[in-house]
Amino acid sequence: MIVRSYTGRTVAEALEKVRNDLGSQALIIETRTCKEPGLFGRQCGYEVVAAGDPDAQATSSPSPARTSPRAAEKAYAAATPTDPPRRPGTLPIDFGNHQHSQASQLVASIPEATVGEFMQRGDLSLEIASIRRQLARLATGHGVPTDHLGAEVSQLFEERELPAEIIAECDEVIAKAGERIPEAKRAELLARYLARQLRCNPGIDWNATRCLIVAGPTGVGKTTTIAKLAGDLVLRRGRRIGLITVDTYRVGATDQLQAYADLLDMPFAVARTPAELGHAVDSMADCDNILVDTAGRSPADAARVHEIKGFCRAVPGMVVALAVAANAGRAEYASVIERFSLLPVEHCLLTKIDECSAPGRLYGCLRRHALTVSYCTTGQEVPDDIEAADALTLARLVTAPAAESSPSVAVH
Ligand SMILES: Nc1nc2c(ncn2[C@@H]2O[C@H](COP(=O)(O)OP(=O)(O)O)[C@@H](O)[C@H]2O)c(=O)[nH]1
Ligand SMILES: [Mg+2]
Repeated sequence: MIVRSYTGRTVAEALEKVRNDLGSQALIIETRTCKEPGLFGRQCGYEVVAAGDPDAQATSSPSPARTSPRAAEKAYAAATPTDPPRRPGTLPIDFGNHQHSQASQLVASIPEATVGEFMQRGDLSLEIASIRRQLARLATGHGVPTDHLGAEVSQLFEERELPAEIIAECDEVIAKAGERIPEAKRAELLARYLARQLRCNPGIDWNATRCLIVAGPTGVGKTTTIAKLAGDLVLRRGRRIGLITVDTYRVGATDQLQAYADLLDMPFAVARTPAELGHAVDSMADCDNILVDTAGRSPADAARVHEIKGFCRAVPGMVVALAVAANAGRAEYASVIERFSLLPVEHCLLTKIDECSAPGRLYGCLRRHALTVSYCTTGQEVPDDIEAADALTLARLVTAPAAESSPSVAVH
């Protein structure tokens, strides 16, 4: 049993390498982003650290025994400096005795998550993610440097679940700014640094985007966000908007959008097939913009996502937006984005910012998956609770002192 690291342009690519080398029962210890060298180095891929047995893979039976936490502990114990030379890619683990016993305790507390399960699991608790981060730090001998940030700020960032590598970046920013920056201005300096790493559009260019289809998991707020966008476009910009739904799965789903269409006096259509969608768009030739609502799709339901792809293809120039809830768990973000990456997503509509209790986790997800956020929604009120995205506002959710940033913080 050994521990190795694998890199890839995407998490899926790195996982594929783990699967090929250690088999699908290998235990995932940690996933993290890889960056080009330097403080402002861009994200250039992902690293997955996994424990497994390459020999078992070579002689693998159809359903090999699952790797147990105890086996993973042994793997760490085995990877001491007295080991024979490691193959390229194997982690340079160098525990001192004290660190080793701490690491062993941590490993023993990690539940099993194999490569096969990893992308499907939406329920990995934050506590486990935090344990894994601590473990990786112990394993590599690098603690997250926070000397320049100070204990209070680094604790705040950890509470907000900002990934360890981004906390380390922040520490470096403060270290470089040094004495020149008064303490009171540090939060703003960090917000500006974090904002520069985010991709945001100040809304959507509605002159260049005639048809927009909104995809995303069930319950994230797709229909409500479409109603908010339509309200804004009709009431504030005087545009003529048409609404179409292809969500014919859920009872009442068409009624929900129709009610908004009636209220705002907009043309409305239901399309059951891509061909019907094409006809519905043609019938709205006098509309400046057309917004298309889809059924919520379980991120694990690839066939349904393919179906949405068929709808997208039916309308030339259709632009795809992915609705992502700001209150999702880390694994949930990963599985949603992985699954919906089958679609040519151009915009991310970030919903439920008002319910986001871990803005650092959200920030880490936006960076990790290089999402381009175009709108943020901040409550249930239609049409008011929607704003064009602003990177600095999102970054300030992470850096604002505790009293200023609560789950009810609004994006202005
Ligand atoms: N707190 C909050 N709730 C929202 C927001 N957007 C939508 N919702 C609520 O989320 C629930 C699901 O919304 P819906 O549009 O039906 O989701 P869909 O299944 O993705 O179409 C509803 O209760 C909405 O009022 C938001 O920005 N903040
Ligand atoms: Mg809906």
